[in-house]
Amino acid sequence: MTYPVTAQKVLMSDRNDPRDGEGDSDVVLQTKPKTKRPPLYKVLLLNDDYTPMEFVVHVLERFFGMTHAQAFEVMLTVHKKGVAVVGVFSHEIAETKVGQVMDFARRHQHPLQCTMEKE
Ligand code: TYC
Repeated sequence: MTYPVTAQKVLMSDRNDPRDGEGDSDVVLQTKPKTKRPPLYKVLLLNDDYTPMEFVVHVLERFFGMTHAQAFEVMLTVHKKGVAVVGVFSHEIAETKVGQVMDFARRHQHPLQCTMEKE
């Protein structure tokens, strides 16, 4: 399936027409389907002073498919820098990931924050 289709204007004068230049100079617009890529969204994990490091590692393994080593590295990046991109997804998938992380953190009574922003 192709994502949103927008119209692209095509001047009839752009065509190859052997009759061109014979005086019929009407400009006619034609539309041509143009495929566009879906917008992408970064999912960000934010640092805080209370969420245990092992909990964050578990979140990254569970919801972002990271290995333990990858998850530990990304967790340390967030811990040191304050924020990191943990994945890039379509709007719907990004929203689902943010919801899953926020819900999981809330259920475990940790203040971990996860947000998304357009790339
Ligand atoms: N700063 C937390 C601690 O020292 C660990 C942590 C890392 C919290 C990443 C949130 O997104 C986070 N326990």
